[in-house]
Amino acid sequence: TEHDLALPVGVTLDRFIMRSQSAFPYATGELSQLLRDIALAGKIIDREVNKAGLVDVTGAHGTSNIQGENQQKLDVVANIRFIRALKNGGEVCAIISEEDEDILYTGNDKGKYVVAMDPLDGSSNIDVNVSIGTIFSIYRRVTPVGTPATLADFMQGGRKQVGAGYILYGSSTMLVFSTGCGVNGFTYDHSLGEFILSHKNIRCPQDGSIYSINDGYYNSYQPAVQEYLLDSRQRGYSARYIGSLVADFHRNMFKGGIYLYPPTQAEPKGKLRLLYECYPLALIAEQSGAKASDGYGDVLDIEPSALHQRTPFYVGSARMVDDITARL
Ligand code: P6P
Repeated sequence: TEHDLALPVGVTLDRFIMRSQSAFPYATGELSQLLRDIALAGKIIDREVNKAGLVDVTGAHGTSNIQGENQQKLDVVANIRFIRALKNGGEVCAIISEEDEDILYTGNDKGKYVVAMDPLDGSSNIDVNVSIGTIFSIYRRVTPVGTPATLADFMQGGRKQVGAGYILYGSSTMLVFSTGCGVNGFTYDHSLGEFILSHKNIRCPQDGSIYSINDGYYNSYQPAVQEYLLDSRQRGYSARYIGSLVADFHRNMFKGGIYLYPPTQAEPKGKLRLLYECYPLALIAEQSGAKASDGYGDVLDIEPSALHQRTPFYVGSARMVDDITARL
């Protein structure tokens, strides 16, 4: 993280990427370009999200994604925009998305990277003007450059991610990511059309008093989780649950806190997806001194077995995650 600290807040994302790349003499610039492509897609989606209420882009699109959830138009738009930006950028040979059942091939078989993404998480919040977010995870492909990607490129496991992050479309739009040397946050300046370094080397407080969970499922949580919730109330913790994972995760990163999505009757393996929600946020968590667990071990150590597999997810301040995992 030393080279991250060498740059003052206020520099553009581009300058930050260039400086970071120069810290890696063997870097050939493809990952740098990929990060720029992701930032471009984020700018485009920011524009779509901010005008959503005006051009009737909100509201159900009538189709449903592979999750069987009612697909919001902005979900579709975000998915298309990200795929197009990554395809045009040329660095990515294949993509998996929450919105598509199968691997999406970009045609860039010379691309060295694959991306797993949730293009717009929290989509049920779109119509009510609540923060939503993009989550992305980057792997260097393991199959030969020049050949089509395969499932193996996506089944490398969380610790093989070369980059991960999220874009939070909130009161401001922020890009937060890590390439393994700490976590940095960039705030989108609409007047410049640039992401500006605003939060250097983000560190999550080791402890906190905010817990994020859907209390409505209390009766279907296992006893250890129910006890944890009762203790949290006893301790006078604050309950903050936005219904957008990225927004809850981001707030807890700065204020300290824990986000919990335990197994429920409806989702006995948890609701959240390993490859494009939990792995990337687990990388961000670990890179900022926080923790991410499935209740039994680090999320990053979970063996992947399917593109859209789900996992229980407990993420945030290290001491809080330790507290719940000690009970499970
Ligand atoms: P529930 C949104 O659909 C999401 O994936 C997360 O962003 C959010 O935290 C969670 O699911 C909300 O799920 O079951 O509490 O409505």
